[in-house]
Amino acid sequence: LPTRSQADPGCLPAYACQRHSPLNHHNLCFTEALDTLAEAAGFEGSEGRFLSFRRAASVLKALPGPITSISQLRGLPHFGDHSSRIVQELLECGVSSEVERIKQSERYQTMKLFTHIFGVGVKTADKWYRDGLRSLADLQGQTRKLSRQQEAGICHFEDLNTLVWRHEAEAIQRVVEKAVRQVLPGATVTLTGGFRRGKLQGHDVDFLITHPVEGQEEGLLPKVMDLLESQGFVLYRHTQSNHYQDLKDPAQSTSLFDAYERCFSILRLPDPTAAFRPEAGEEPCRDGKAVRVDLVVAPASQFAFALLGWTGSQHFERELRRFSRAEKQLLLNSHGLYVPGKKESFPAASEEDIFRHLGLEYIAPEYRNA
Ligand code: DGT
Ligand code: MG
Repeated sequence: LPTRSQADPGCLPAYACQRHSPLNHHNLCFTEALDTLAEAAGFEGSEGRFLSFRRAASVLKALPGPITSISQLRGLPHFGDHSSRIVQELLECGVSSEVERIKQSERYQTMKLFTHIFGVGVKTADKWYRDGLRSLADLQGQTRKLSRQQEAGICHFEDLNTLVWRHEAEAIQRVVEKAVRQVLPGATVTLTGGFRRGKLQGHDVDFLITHPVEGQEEGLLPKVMDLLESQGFVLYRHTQSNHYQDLKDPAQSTSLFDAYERCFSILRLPDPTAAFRPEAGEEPCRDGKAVRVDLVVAPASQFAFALLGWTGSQHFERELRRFSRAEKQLLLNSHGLYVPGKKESFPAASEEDIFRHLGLEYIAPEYRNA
């Protein structure tokens, strides 16, 4: 339910982690335009512009109704001249010439294509663009060495750029759960990411695994992936072991990256008929759709922080960390909440505990679509 602050847009709080951002909001045409500008700024490495547009878009996602007049922007946090101008243009003409120009540009289209390849970030995409490459065929037709991850990304490009439905994510969850329990009885598998926020479709499937007895979870993933591989589900895997103990200062890692044991994978979706009849799903289909799956393993004592960190949205996470640092002088990441310079995290048994430590009203996952 909307909080009191949201009934009056004039006093919308400045941080996304202080607002309710439902999945379906009232200002899609504006947020799509602003998110496109943010994405394009990101492609050019303009972090400041990226954040300005991203924050402005996020504010509109929390409004209780549609923007129908430019005067409604007055007093909203993070609305600078540029974002306001875009909204005004959309209100007056239905389209923004700047956004349309960007969307039509070869640069934007190519960067979008390349960054949609698994294993390709902005830096690599930009390098390829500057080298004159423009298409997947260009990439395949050249001699440069691609990473194993990029090879897999190109090989499964079409499937990986088809959205994953919730029932498909759930079918994969059943397969993963079965393997995890076989390797480590008592371990649990939680669906995180966009699906936990109520999304019906996503670009990948994110799972968080833990075991009630601390330490039991160590080294779980290689065994689980071996088992899934023997069952024919694995198209690509890259496993990293937990390196939390190696971090000099665990609190300093406030980027989205964490040190958990994890596996970036591409799994083959089980037979669609099996997806609706789990008890009949013993034999996997050999030509199921390829799906990006991230598996993360957290020890029980850090589970609440991992769950909060992996539920997203990415912007909600960024804002939580910014709020912690700027307003509470605390450092938050997916492992814990720290006083600067201290190695020990505040203990937390649940996400609610973490919000409470930060003096924030608890925001349920379905309102974290910032
Ligand atoms: P999607 O998959 O496009 O439907 O949307 P999301 O929200 O599931 O996005 P995704 O899968 O990229 O990431 C899920 C959340 O997990 C996201 O809010 C940020 C977080 N996340 C992503 N990558 C990392 C990482 O390497 N480390 C940590 N700690 N968090 C990450
Ligand atoms: Mg996801």
